[in-house]
Amino acid sequence: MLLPPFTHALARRPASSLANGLTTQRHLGPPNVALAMQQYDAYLDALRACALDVTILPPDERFPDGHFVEDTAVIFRNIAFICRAGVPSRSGEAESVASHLAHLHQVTIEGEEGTLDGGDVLFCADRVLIRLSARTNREGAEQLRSALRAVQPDLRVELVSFSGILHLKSGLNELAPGVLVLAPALHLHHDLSFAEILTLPPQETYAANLLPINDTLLIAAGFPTISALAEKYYTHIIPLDMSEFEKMDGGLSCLSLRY
Ligand code: CIR
Repeated sequence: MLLPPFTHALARRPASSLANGLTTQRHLGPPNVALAMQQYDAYLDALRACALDVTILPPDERFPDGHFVEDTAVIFRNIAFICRAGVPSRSGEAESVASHLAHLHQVTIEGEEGTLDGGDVLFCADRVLIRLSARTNREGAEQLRSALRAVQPDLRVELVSFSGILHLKSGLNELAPGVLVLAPALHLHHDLSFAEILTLPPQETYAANLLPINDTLLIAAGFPTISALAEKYYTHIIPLDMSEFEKMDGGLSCLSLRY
């Protein structure tokens, strides 16, 4: 197995400035901050229901996207690769995350060039996919590849290009070992024949961001196709209302780091 079972999660409580975050989903309207906080508490409860030891960093008003902690680091066994955000408004978010992960061997991006968002990195089957995007450039991706290979020299790390969606994991995730769920909005030119691919209907694009945690699956509530698929593979399923985070381009995986 590529990743050992998860025992911990790291999250950051959203700042009250969360509606000022970046989004491509303005047509959904601004998020309701009070409702977002309720949905966030339910998310933390779900992590705890998976028996994870959950650490919650305090909100930081400087960072309206700061609760999307997944983008700040990539954890692989004993290393934490500390990301450099692909957008200026998010640079600085990784600092407090790195301090919390001080017990891991930390690798930071060298030089001025490289950027990488953790949402563009997917561990699936026997390999790691890193998506080149507006947020993640080749230099950042290559540095992550080297860091991962320092841990496991024969690890397959593939760079993937596509358009149509913010992060790789906004549109592609591993439902069960070797089974990937794909959002049709994602225009992907990459050989995924190593896995079985389940493509969601267009109206369920958002539900492609699902989150397996050991023997439990977290899914966004209100999407019948993903709900039926979840039941095929899991007995423990936690549907969560994510409407306010969807308005800010964020999904289940974005709201925590699991390790
Ligand atoms: C952003 O645009 O950076 C945030 N509003 C959403 C980040 C979502 N993170 C993720 O998909 N890993």
